[in-house]
Amino acid sequence: MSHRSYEFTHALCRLPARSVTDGLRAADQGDPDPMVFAAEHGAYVSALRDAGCDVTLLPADEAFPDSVFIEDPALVLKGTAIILRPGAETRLGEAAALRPSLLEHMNDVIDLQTEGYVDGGDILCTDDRVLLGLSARTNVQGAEDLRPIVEGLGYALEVLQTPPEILHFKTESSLLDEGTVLATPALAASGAFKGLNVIETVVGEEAAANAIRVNEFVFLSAGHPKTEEKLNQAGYSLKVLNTSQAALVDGGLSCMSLRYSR
Ligand code: CIR
Repeated sequence: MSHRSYEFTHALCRLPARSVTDGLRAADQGDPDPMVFAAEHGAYVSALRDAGCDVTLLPADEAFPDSVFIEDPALVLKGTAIILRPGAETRLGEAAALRPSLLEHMNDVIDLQTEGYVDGGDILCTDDRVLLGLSARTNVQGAEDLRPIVEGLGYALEVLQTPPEILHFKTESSLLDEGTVLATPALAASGAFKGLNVIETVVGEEAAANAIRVNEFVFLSAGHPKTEEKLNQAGYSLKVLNTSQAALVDGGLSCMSLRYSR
């Protein structure tokens, strides 16, 4: 059965570790509180279930403080998982740690063989295109070694430049439907979204851009009332979720699940 790029029957999530207090971040705004993080993560998992996903919840992995951000070490296309090579040294081992679960849950598993790097947070997929943003975590070598795998699965790979101040390509963009993305004005201005309609986040609400479309819903981070209103007006059905603790370690909605169909 074929699914649109935003239609998912399943999702894989990993509980936040207590060590998330050691998670990477660009600027120090204080450590996340593991208890509050767990509560926000629980609401996120419930929202995925409400949206129609069968969610598998993997145990916390204390060895990797950022392992709750399960989107980064793998990419799933058409039920096939590609094990990536995360670009932060403390996160490299997350790929091997996730492998057994991918073997258990996905139709097929392919290892990206590369000496370069690719983070899943830099990848935005439509039905037939994989947009990959080069960043501090994803380099040309990784992108070019990923190319044959992505093309072999029937997608065109487009390699783009993420503006330097942005952690991940999807930190500031997300797919709303097959022809539309939500993006910050800065990323929209980079020209990355040719052939797609762009709805821009309202100035001051840039963190809203890391949304996710899951079946009939768009998940949006709380605290962005003007962008919320804009998306409501555009006819999207929203689920607004708190991501205050993930945000302290530069995470958001997309990074906390690997969504897939099989
Ligand atoms: C990191 O810096 O890797 C984590 N603290 C946050 C990762 C967020 N992931 C994502 O945007 N895909």
